[in-house]
This record gives sequence, structure tokens and C-alpha cells, in this order.
Amino acid sequence: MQDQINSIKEKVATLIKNAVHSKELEEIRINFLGKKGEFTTLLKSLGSISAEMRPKIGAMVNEAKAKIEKDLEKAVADLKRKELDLQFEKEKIDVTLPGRKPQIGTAHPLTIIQNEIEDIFLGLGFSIEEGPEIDTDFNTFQALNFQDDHPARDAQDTLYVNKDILFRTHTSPVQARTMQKMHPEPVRIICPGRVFRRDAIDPTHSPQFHQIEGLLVDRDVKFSDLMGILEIFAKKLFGNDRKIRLRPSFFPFTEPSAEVDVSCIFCNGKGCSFCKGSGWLEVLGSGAVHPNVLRMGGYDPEEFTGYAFGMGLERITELIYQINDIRYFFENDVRFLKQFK
Ligand code: 2U9
Repeated sequence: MQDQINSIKEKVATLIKNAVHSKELEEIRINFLGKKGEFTTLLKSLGSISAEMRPKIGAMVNEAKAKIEKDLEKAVADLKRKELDLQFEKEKIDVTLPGRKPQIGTAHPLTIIQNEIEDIFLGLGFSIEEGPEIDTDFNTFQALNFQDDHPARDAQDTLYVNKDILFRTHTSPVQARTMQKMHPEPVRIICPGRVFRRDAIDPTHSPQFHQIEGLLVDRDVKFSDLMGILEIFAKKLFGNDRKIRLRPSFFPFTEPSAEVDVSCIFCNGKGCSFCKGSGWLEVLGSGAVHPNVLRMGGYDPEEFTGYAFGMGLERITELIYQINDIRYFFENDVRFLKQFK
């Protein structure tokens, strides 16, 4: 009998040692200590035990069962500990690792420069006006004194929705609308915004780009006022030792008109590759508002005069950041964009 009990104990000890899941230990308990377990079967097989031997055998079996119960409890606890240690190992976090720096966004270079230009003119008493990107032929061309056969009206340059509706080619319609709305009050505005030209994309052309135009209409406005405001603008945006130069030009909406250069921001006027040796960089166009434009805006040119200017935002931004390809501005390459803080 002792041999049979010892054989069960050895079998259980091996099973417990090899168990890797707590449910295996539960099966050992059921198979050996349960009502239909091996000990119960052993006792049933000893039906002919003498009365005096029964208590002795009963005690031997109970002692073996108690030992197995104790071993099972320890094995369950050990297994749970191992499972917990395994889980900790899998889920452990090394708190000494450096934190992951969150990817923070940066302002687009065009936004940075547009904000700088807006701040300069807001500081000079101008307000910001915006308007529709799709506008009428009248607000875009007629109100700006474009003759009917002006090449700018040509479908080669302008994107038309229909005969009278088009994608604005400059932000000038906003100034025209503002004059029609505000006359005879003075106007002192800048008009930033997207404009559209029928142009194939290449390093210097895009069918969509941005302009910032300005308009001042009041009594007794002189051309020298325009030169003064442009000099202040150039010094504030490009550096205080910048100079400006005006060259005669022509625009239908201004007379006289002038292209405006700033002394080169790279060689300070000596001549370099950026300014092609001239010492000057063209930055904007300007002029005294044409009387016809004042009239169509509801202002009597005998009583009111004004000046206007216009610049390409991409052009200014390319100069400041030395960017040589307009396509960088709209390709959204993070490697390009994240350089601008
Ligand atoms: C009204 C009256 C006058 C806006 C002006 C320019 C000169 C000019 C170009 C510069 C580069 C456009 O981005 S660009 O291609 N613009 O040179 N624009 S004066 O004159 C106006 C506008 C509206 C009612």
C-alpha cells in the first residue's frame, strides 16, 4: 500500500514540476484529490482491508493528500508569481528613458512674412480688407481702368468661370469694392490674399500665388506720401539701412506708376549674384491712383487723390529666406516647412 501511495506522490510531484499553467495544477487537484481522483480509486480497491488496518491506511492516504494539497498551493502561488513577473517584464516601462518630443507644427513661411507685412501697415494706420477670390470682370478689370482689349483680360492669363465671373488675378478688386462701399470716407487699407493666373507650374510660376496690395485715398495725398510710406515699409521689413529706388512704369490703375527696388539685402547695394550685380532688388509696384479708378470708386478726382502699391508675397518671402523655387510653398514637404519658426 505504501508503495502505491508513494508512486502516486512521485507522479504528482513530476506533474506539478512540469506544470506551466495554473489550469494544469487544477487538473492535478481534480485527478488526484477529487471525488473521482486516484486516491479515491485506491481506497475503493482496498474493500477487503481489515478493520484494524483501515485507520492506518486512511491516515497514510490523508497525509499524502495533505502533502499534495500543500505542494499544489505552493505551485499555484509560484506559478502566479511567475506569470505576474512575466507580465511586469512585458509591460515594464523604463522611466529613465528620455521623453518623446512631441512633433510641434511651425508657421508656414508665407504666413510669417504676411503677418510681418500686415503688422507694419497696421502700425501705420492701415486696416486689413479681404474679399472674394472669385469676382466679377467689372471689379477685376473695368473698375481698375483696364481697356477691353487689355492682354491681362485674355483667357491666356485669366481663369474664367463664365463671361463675367473669374478667378481674380490680383487683390485689386477688394480695393475697388472698398472704395464703392466707403466713399466719400478716406480709405487706408491693405488687401492680402490668394490670386490666380493661367500659368504652368515651374520654379518661378504658379497658377495660384499671394499678393498684398495697399490703397490710400484721401484729400491732398501726394506722390511723396507714397515714397515715404514705401521707404518706412522697406526699412521695417528688410532692415533699417535699406534704401529704395523708384523706376517709371505703367499700370492701367495708376498714373504715374513706378516699380520699386530696395537696396540689395545681401550685398547692401555693392552688387552680387542675388541682385545680378545691380545692387537692387525689385520688390513691388506702385503709383498714384488713376483718376478713372477714383471716379469708378465714387470719389471725385478733383477733390480726392490716392496712392496704391502691390507686391507678390512669394517674391518677398523668397528674397527674405533665399528660396529659389515657388513650388516649395505648396508642396507641403515637412523637411522644408519645419525650417521656419
Ligand atoms: C485700386 C487702385 C490701384 C495696386 C497696384 C501694383 C502697383 C503692382 C504687382 C506687383 C507684383 C502685382 O504681385 S504682382 O504681380 N502689382 O505692381 N499694384 S499698384 O493698385 C491699385 C489697386 C486697386 C482700386
